[in-house]
Order: sequence, then C-alpha cells, then structure tokens
Amino acid sequence: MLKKLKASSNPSSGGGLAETVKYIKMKDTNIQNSSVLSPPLRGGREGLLACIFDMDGVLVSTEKYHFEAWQRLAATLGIAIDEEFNETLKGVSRAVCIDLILKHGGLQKTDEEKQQLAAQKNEWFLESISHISPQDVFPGVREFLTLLQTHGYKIALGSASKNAPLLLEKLQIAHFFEAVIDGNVIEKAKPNPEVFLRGAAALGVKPQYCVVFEDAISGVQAARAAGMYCIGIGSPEILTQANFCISGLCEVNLGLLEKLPPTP
Ligand code: B16
Ligand code: MG
Repeated sequence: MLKKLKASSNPSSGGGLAETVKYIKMKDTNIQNSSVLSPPLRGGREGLLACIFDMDGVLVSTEKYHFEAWQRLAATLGIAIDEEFNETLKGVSRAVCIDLILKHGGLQKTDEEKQQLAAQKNEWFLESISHISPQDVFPGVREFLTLLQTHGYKIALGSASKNAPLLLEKLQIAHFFEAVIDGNVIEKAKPNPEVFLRGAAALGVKPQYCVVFEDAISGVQAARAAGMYCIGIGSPEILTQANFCISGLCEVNLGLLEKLPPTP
C-alpha cells in the first residue's frame, strides 16, 4: 500500500497541483460556512483538512534523550531498561513512565518519591536538549509544514510532553501550529484519544478529516481511538495499528495526502 501511495505521490503529476488548488478554494468556502469543517467529497475520498503532529520522534529526534534519561534514572534504582521496553514509554506522560519503570523493576515508591524521580529525569532531559537548535528538526519537516500552511491545511501539535512548547521555540517552528495540545493541558495520557480530539476541536475540524503523524505505539492507538487516519513514523512491525508507516516526514507531500483512502 505504501509503495502504491508513494508511486503517485508527486503533487505536480497527474493533475495533482491543479486539483489541489481547486480543492483549496472549496475548502475556503467551507471555512466561511461552517464552524466544524467538513470537506467536499472528491472522487469518493473525503478530503483531509488538518494534520496533527506528535513531537518527539516525529519532528525532532528527542526520543533518544528521553530514553537516555529514563535509562539513567532506572539505573539509579537498579532497574535495567532496553530499547524494547522503551517502546512502551514513548508517547506516554512522565508520570505514567515512572509507574511503568517501577512496575518493570518490581519497586514501589510514594507519590512524593515519584515526583522527585520525575523531576530528576526532566532535569537530565533538559540538559540534553539545551543545545537543540533549528538545524535539529528532522529532514523534510520544515518543508512539509510550509507546504501544508501554504495550501491552507490546518496544523496542530498533539504531544504528551510538557516540554513541547520549549522545543517548538528552540526549533523555530512554533509559528506553523494553530493549536498546541501538550502534556501541560491534557488530563489523560495516550493511548487515550484526548490529545488528538482536543487538537481537532481546537482547529474546528472533525476527527475523520484529520491525519495524525505518530512514532509511538500509544500515540498510534490514541489517533485511531480518536477516529483519525494515522501515518506511523517507524516500523510497521512495531506500529501495527497505523494505517501505514513511513520512515520520516521527508517521505510525505500533498500528493500522498490527497490519495489517502477514507479513514476506516
Ligand atoms: P515530558 P511525544 C512524549 O512526547 C515522549 O514520547 C515521551 O517519551 C515522554 O515521556 C513524554 O512526551 C513526556 O515528556 O517529560 O517532556 O513531559 O512523543 O508525545 O511528543
Ligand atoms: Mg513521539
């Protein structure tokens, strides 16, 4: 399926660009006429209006810093964690990560101790990202965001991280995002769909007209539970519930988005 989509993904081929321009005009009409946007049917496919991006592991390679900090913290408790276990931490809130690590090591801590552990992990994570600059954004990210913005797509961030606003500023990509839903505002961590449903609501777009880009198992589950199309960033063997997977945002363009099948 990915090969098929990739083969026809050039927006300037096969009427893609002309159709896109026409479609954007139709979208503009909808924007004026409806508070919750519903795109027109085009060739049997209901068009997408919004893209919601996870942060760590999708826009920037900060997942490795989360992992290093968790590994370091776990080691202080005598708990070993590996890459496979780390898949369960990705996309999950800081507090839930602490619980998962303690359970993995068969340990129990008081709430106060857990808060201290979380603060220590965050201190190490902040040290790691202190050097991050606009050059650290993943290849293709700035180009794809620019393309989406230019063509009238709505863009939101849907991240579990409380550090997401800081990273957006450091990477100098905050201006692309009409809505930022992050760990500072959500109550229920991924795989709960709250983060993406709030993102769609903030953009005024129905869930089925959103596509989510996610690198975490919990995030893919959250997107699908929200009723959204989900493009996994990573291995299809790990992100089994994603509609399909790519290795990074350098592989996507408008042509691919326009040819996505309806959200199942
Ligand atoms: P913080 P995402 C998630 O961000 C990370 O995947 C996860 O590893 C991390 O534990 C979580 O944010 C909380 O981050 O400690 O910075 O609040 O992938 O949802 O953008
Ligand atoms: Mg992520």
